Amino acid sequence: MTTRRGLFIVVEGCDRAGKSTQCERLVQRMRGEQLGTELLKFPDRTTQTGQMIDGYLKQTQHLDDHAIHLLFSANRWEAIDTMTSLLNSGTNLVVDRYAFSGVAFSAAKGLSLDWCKQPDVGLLTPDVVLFLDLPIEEAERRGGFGDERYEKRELQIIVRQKFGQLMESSWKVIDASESMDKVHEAMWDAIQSKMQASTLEDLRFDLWKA
Ligand code: Z5A
Ligand code: MG
Repeated sequence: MTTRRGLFIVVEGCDRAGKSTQCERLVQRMRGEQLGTELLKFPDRTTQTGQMIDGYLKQTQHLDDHAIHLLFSANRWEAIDTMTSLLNSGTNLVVDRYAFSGVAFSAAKGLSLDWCKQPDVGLLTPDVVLFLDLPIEEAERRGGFGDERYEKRELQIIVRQKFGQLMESSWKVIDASESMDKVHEAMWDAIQSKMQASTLEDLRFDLWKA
């Protein structure tokens, strides 16, 4: 019997929308259903590029906007072999932020959307994108923004608009202002048809190639 490949699920969305909280929860539920699942997060701050990104976000290091954009992309390319082998061996992946965050944040700072997409062209395309949408006022009620570089109201408003420009009809938009339980259930429902599909097409390394 051949193993069905794993499902590649990306969770994107606005700041404070509950992405990390919900990714953990989704992984626990999938594991509880005996579905082998791993959680990945971008940026992965543990690698060499990740440490540079961490310094940039914590504002201990200055980098040109283009340079940091390329580092965020490199941080994803570094993971591609691991992701490919996990998925091909049947492990599902839940990924907390991906290339869509990369483009939305850099474009919000003024770089062209088209330029921003280029370094991630040919990256692995997700099977499902769950977009947790949250108005800025609600994000601020969740403890406000912290000290990291992008945690500023004005920028976050533009980031949300940029996500809107990137959004595709296949994305599942989830109202993240609901309770944690309701958000979880909405995400769970949104992945059911893919989870239950008896076959999945081969992995596609065609992000933004069209
Ligand atoms: N970035 C980039 O520029 N380029 C890239 O390529 C990538 C990222 C990949 C760091 O990311 C920064 O990197 C980020 C984008 C940029 N910049 N900003 N700003 P990060 O992923 O490390 O960011 P983070 O620190 O994890 O924050 P976050 O992702 O915005 O938060 P979240 O994961 O969406 O939310 P949370 O941590 O799960 O929850 C936030 C709080 O809300 C917490 O107190 C929860 O208990 C609460 N919460 C969660 N859900 C609810 C509900 N439903 N109701 C009430 N309260 C809730
Ligand atoms: Mg998070």
